[in-house]
Amino acid sequence: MQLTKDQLLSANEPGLRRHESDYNHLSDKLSEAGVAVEPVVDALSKFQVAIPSWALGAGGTRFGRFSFHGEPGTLEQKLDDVGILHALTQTAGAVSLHIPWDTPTDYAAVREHAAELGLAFDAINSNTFQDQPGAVHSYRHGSLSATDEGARQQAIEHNLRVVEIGEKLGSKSLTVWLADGTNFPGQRNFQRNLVQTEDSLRQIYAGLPADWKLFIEYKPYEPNFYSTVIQDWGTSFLLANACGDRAFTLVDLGHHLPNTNIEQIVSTLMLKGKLGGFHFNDSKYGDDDLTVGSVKPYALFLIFNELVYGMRNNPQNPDLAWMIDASHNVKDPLEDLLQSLEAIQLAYARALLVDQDELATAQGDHDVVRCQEILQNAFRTDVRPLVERARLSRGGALHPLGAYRQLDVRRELVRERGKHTVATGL
Ligand code: AOS
Ligand code: ZN
Ligand code: ZN
Ligand code: ZN
Repeated sequence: MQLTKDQLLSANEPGLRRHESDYNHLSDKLSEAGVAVEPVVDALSKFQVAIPSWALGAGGTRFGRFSFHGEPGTLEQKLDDVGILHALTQTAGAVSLHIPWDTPTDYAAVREHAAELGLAFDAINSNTFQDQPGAVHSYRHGSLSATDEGARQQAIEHNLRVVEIGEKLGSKSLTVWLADGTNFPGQRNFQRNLVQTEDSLRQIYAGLPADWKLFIEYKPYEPNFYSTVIQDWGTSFLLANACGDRAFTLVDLGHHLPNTNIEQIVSTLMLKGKLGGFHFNDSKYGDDDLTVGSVKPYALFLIFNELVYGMRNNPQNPDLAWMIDASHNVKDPLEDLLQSLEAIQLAYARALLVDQDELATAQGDHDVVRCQEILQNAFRTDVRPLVERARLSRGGALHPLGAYRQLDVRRELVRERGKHTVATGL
């Protein structure tokens, strides 16, 4: 199923007058306050976030999984779903594949289908956290960190194979998330595992094409509950440094212990030119993978404020690979992703409103109250008209979620794919 321009135009029609007056009102107000509105809208319209191929089916936990009607059963259908998100929001113009869950069979057809939907292939993800059918070695006791050479070599080779697959699709980066760790004190030797991991990552890095980047994710716990080999940004950073210039840390918002100052981590990494990728989600307790902005929207704004600062002031840091890494068990996955995309745009828009020069002045004057006011004024602005304008300028929906429901997209997907469907992958 694909949404047509006509469908979107007719869905937008009834709301356009309201939008026009909201936009003019906000734009007058911001202009009076010295904000150049057009560059903000322009930046918003260019911001593209990758959708992971594993987020399109209903999520689940180890206790069970409630499937959702009309889930995509093939890679082609997953691309169709991302195409729907992109048609509505104009901000989901990329897909992030997970291998082996979504290994293409006909590459030319997959490339063509993605191009038709206006989608690029962003970072590709390897998987050494599950044993695959027929695998010679098990990852039960580790993959890239394994002390069993057979398992470690198998994991290295898998990553290199993933790069080959990515090359055929036009990806330019590999994301490694390692589940390796231990469940009990004393189970393994920390130093030995780190040495093995560094060596494995360097071998993978050495096999990357010259224009590829390596992103190294970190996470404090889960699936192992005593220790994780790459537990924090510091470990990821030192491994990225050990690999070389094209290896970077990837920040996943859910991969921090409660109350960690993520905005400061982002800031440090960008200063050092080592922030490569970003996984958006929200969390209350741990790696909850909740809808972006559903629990801590102010924290998200503060993180975006550092990202915007870094994007303007840190040419040493590359353009970031943005991805949503959320899933929710009880929602329509596409509606959940629309909510996440909206939350990302809103946080970005607010961060773009922060007057960085004024903030620097207030900081210089040690006017702590003013500093806080500058941030909170931006956060408290209802920026929805700016986000709407950015979408409209690219032919998207005025209200993506509303249009999705009004156009009965899920019913159409169920009609095409059937009611009792199970997405491949997770
Ligand atoms: C796992 O916690 C990481 O967030 C990964 O980025 C990703 O969710 C995983 O590779 C998919 O299972
Ligand atoms: Zn992640
Ligand atoms: Zn995660
Ligand atoms: Zn997560």
